[in-house]
Amino acid sequence: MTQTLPTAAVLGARAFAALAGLNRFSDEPGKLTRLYLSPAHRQAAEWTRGAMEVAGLSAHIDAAGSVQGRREGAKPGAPSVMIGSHIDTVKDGGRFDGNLGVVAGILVAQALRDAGIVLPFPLEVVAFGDEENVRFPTSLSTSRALAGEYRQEWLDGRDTDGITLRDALLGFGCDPLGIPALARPPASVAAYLELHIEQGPVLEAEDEPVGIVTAINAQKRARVRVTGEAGHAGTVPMRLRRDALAAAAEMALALEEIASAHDQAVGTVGVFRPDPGATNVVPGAVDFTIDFRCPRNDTLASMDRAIATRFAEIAERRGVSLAISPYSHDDATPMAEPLQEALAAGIARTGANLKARRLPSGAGHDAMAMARLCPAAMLFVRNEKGISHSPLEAMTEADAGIAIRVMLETVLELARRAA
Ligand code: HGY
Ligand code: MN
Ligand code: MN
Repeated sequence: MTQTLPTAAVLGARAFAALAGLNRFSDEPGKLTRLYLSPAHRQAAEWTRGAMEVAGLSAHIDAAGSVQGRREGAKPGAPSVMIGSHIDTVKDGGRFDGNLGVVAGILVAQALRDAGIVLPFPLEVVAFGDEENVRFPTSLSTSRALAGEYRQEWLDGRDTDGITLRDALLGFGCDPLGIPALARPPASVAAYLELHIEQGPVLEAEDEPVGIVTAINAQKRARVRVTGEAGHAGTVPMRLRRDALAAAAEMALALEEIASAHDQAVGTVGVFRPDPGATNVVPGAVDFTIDFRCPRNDTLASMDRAIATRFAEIAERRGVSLAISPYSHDDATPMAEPLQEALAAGIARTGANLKARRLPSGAGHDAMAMARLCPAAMLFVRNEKGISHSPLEAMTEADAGIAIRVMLETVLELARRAA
């Protein structure tokens, strides 16, 4: 007996209940910090696997630590439709970034199973584990594993405790040797869809609950080490200093100036660690990170050149040495037009009053990696003031329900097209 599909209100309530369950798992009490392959990530992965099974998906934790769920369709061997996002978070992060998209996939699968609907293709739901790349110098490593672009050198990267990614995977119960086999054959996935909070102000400013992502900005990240000379804060005259922190601080301001001078660009120094970090010691070294982004690849290249030139000039003038180690670089990633149209159809079926607002993504997402494997598209949902990567991240249950209903209608639209 085919029941009706759950309303947006029901889906919103289910989503918030599920997120309350998932977000119990954190590595820091009182905050939401769930770094890749941490104990909290393990608990969250187990919870996610259980939730997928309850929703009618056969689920497992793969060799890279992602949770993969799958329900076969009417046509054996047909390319699948995959709904994904991530369950790792930044430090002291928000409850919805990534987590909402995974819960949405599970609820879409559950709604279709409960309604007795068998799609013409397999439906997959994936909870990636390394989208934030906070712990290791990687770049979307778990989604790139499925896209066949995993880099073996990542396994030797270390976290701030000196633990290699390889050892962290083994400790998590994963086998790094099994990662290459995760690569999906081309054409085995027909479409990748991701629901994500906007993490920006546009939808809220236009009073639109959802929007369709046109493209994801180009981005580059690097670790930078500046080495000067440690000394006594009380005795080394200013003219004789080779102060690594003062040099690094000038570089941080140079990045800010360069980003401000390039079209729709952003630049951020998020990590800044002086060594030895004592009040009465002139810092001998500083390790910091740079993250810069913009909509166009040529603009990113221009920023890259300007950063290298300015940092080298500052190092030369201050008598410090400089090492810039890039570890992540993604070109601007357009989202597949046919899938954008399918999302627009899903929006139209969800509410006549809803607009199919198109907008770019300044934030990176697993969809950048998956777009290298198959057509990919993203649905944004409004979140309060666009605040994200913060415990103040918030959204309404009603908007969550609308967005998940759009995802459900979009999957049904793809089923109609595949029939
Ligand atoms: O940094 C980003 O854009 C994403 O949230 N990882
Ligand atoms: Mn995210
Ligand atoms: Mn994020």
